[in-house]
Amino acid sequence: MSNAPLPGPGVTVVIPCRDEAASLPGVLRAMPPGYQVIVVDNGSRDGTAGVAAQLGATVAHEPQPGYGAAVHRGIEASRTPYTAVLDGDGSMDPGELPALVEAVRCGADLAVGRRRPTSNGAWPWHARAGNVLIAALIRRRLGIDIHDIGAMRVARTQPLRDLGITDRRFGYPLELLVRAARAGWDIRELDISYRPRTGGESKVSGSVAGTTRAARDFLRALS
Ligand SMILES: Nc1nc2c(ncn2[C@@H]2O[C@H](COP(=O)(O)OP(=O)(O)O)[C@@H](O)[C@H]2O)c(=O)[nH]1
Ligand SMILES: [Mg+2]
Repeated sequence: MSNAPLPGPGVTVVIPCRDEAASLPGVLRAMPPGYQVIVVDNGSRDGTAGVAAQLGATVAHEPQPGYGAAVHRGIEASRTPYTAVLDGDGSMDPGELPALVEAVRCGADLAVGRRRPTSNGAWPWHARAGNVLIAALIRRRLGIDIHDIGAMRVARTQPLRDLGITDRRFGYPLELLVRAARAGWDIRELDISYRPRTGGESKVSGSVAGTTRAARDFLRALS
């Protein structure tokens, strides 16, 4: 792969995916024009990588399982000045990314989405309650004014790499906030809509077990 800068708006969208063949086409179709896309697949058994490639996305394979491992791989592969991350399950709208990109272009170091559910089914109660608690903990510990863990986010690519995030599981978004806050980054939070996933199954907050596993990773990242 050449390292020459790519033409266009200068944004690469990293989409970590495990078994998202059903939702991915809608996500890719909603991408703003000119945005590059890297779908990072680890261990999907439903043909996610084939669907992504067929729809024109670059596909990266990450052998190490975990959300953080996939996101890290995608950020390493990005060749544009800005990198965004969002889920591949259809719960977030790529059409809302340009507002976050604009915030970073205008001076923020990190723009994160604050999820606003569009229906009751979008966010299971245990995940939502956990998120409220974690966000309160982040505000108190880090002194930053955020209300969500920043599952959809945009930053400049090289400074993002330079933060040196080590978590490869579900603590990744929190470790990013911890490191960004400690580095004195200007972090902006913008409202984004949060919908029920459009197909496939939740790997995290759809079950109490998944939420518990993620919460453990979260607390480790915050300690
Ligand atoms: N590459 C990769 N992606 C994952 C893994 N686990 C979850 N994801 C992706 O991370 C995103 C969020 O996961 P999801 O199952 O929607 O979690 P939920 O929103 O809490 O139910 C989705 O795009 C998943 O496909 C994993 O182990 N590897
Ligand atoms: Mg989801």
